[in-house]
Amino acid sequence: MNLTQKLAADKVEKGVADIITFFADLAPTLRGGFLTQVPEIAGTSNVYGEEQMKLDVWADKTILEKLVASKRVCAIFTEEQPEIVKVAGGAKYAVCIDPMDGSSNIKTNLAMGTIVAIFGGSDALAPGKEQKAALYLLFGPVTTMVATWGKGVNEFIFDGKQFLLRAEGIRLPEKPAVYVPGGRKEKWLPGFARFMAEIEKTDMKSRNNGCMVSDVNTLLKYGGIFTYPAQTDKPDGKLRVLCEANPMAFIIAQAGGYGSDGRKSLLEIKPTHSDQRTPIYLGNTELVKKVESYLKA
Ligand code: FDP
Repeated sequence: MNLTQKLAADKVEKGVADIITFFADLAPTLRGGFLTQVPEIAGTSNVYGEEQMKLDVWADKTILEKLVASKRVCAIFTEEQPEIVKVAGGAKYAVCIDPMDGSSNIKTNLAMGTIVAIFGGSDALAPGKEQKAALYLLFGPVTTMVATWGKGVNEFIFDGKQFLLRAEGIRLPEKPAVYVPGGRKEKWLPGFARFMAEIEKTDMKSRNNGCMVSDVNTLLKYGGIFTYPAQTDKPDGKLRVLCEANPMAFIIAQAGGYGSDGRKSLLEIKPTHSDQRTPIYLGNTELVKKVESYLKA
């Protein structure tokens, strides 16, 4: 079964299916960028003050131009743009996009991805629980798309022509095997440091792929917890609510897990501005609930 057939079988509303298909169709082009875009800094910064790589700037421009022309959405937030882009044409969907997640992996030729959250209406600042769908493209040794439209999590693999369904109803393995310790240890809050000390005593293994997409994909396969915590110097952590926390928390929730900002579900955050950041603790529910209790104590 291919992506189009799965979207039809699950009766996904046409506007949402069209946006998911747009990103599937664009995946080979985005993958092509790894060859055509030299692994150098672009000499510009994004709104977060982070240095942009040429690939980041190119992926952002490519997605924006084609998505605006497609008229499938009326509002677009991307990690690389200072403002939400409004699109005329009467479409009824807003999207939030991280065009190329894991930029530090450009130099090292390691996995990267594209993350997308899809909302009905024009409000890109809606809380994550209102998402209609979320997906990521993972550019690893093969290209995959992991997507949810609220009926579980599906994984598709690109065979050179189309995305074929590889797995459906994906659940986080019950026995967690990996943990991703984000940020800098000396800046961790005491509660989080205590939690990590406990985790290190278990038989779980530490993994950090330098790319949230591949880390979340690792969670879906092995179970565990991804963290980019609040730090003493960065109380809101590093990662973005709109294009990282929301879509990944939706996917993990649909796989039976939970995403928290340390106190409450990431999906309950009502963003007040498009570049809002949040601490992220994501994965098997019992582990994430445990971090919450350690942070409270
Ligand atoms: P990057 O800045 O390299 O694009 O989205 C941001 C992100 O990567 C995540 O993919 C990754 O998990 C995290 O930041 C890595 O941050 P650190 O370099 O601070 O570890």
